[in-house]
Amino acid sequence: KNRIGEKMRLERKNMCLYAVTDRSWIGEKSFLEQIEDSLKGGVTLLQLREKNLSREEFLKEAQEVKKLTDKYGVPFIINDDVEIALQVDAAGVHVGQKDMEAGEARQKLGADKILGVSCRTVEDAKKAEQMGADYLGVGAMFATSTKTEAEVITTERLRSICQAVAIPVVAIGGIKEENITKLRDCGISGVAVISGIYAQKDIESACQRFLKLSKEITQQE
Ligand code: TZP
Ligand code: MG
Repeated sequence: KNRIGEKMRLERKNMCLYAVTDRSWIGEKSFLEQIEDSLKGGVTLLQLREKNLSREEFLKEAQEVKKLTDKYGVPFIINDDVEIALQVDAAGVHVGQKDMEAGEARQKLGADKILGVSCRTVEDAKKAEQMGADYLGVGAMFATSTKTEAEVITTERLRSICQAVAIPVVAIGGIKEENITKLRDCGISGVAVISGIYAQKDIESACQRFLKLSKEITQQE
């Protein structure tokens, strides 16, 4: 499983609870402690998302986080930066529509890594799939202070996107324990969550509850 030179396969169960990191919630616990708590709580996929670090700092941090995700056997995804993903031998990379073209990212990544792409329309979704995306992140489903400029899309739109592609889709944006059930029956394989996890006082138990809810609404296990 996940040997070098072998395609890292994402299974549907890996998409169930996708934690996306956010340094703005560092408090009593350090960034790495928060990440470890989320891994203990059962997150199934983890993305390191850094918007304000130098390349050197990002790389160093990615190396530290990779040790943790390896310890818990969770695939590790890097936001935006294909080079860093390759340098730390992450499972893959996630790019937005405004970042790198999915096709270019796939080319740089090679065939053996996971490529995730953010989409908000059926058209984007089909294109990303054609360009070699392994999964899609779709949203924002709810208004969120984490990314205030992210426009909210309807659950009907989410459902149409899930129907239009064969690859797994995770919903993102403002997803909380209180609203996740609104995403039932849309065809998603899981949820991607920042503040619903990292802004919580007890990250580990928040993840346990989230995982249970996500399994329920995606009808897994
Ligand atoms: N893309 C669309 S919404 C969003 C991103 C990165 C932020 C999600 O963060 P939160 O705290 O889970 O709403
Ligand atoms: Mg991006």
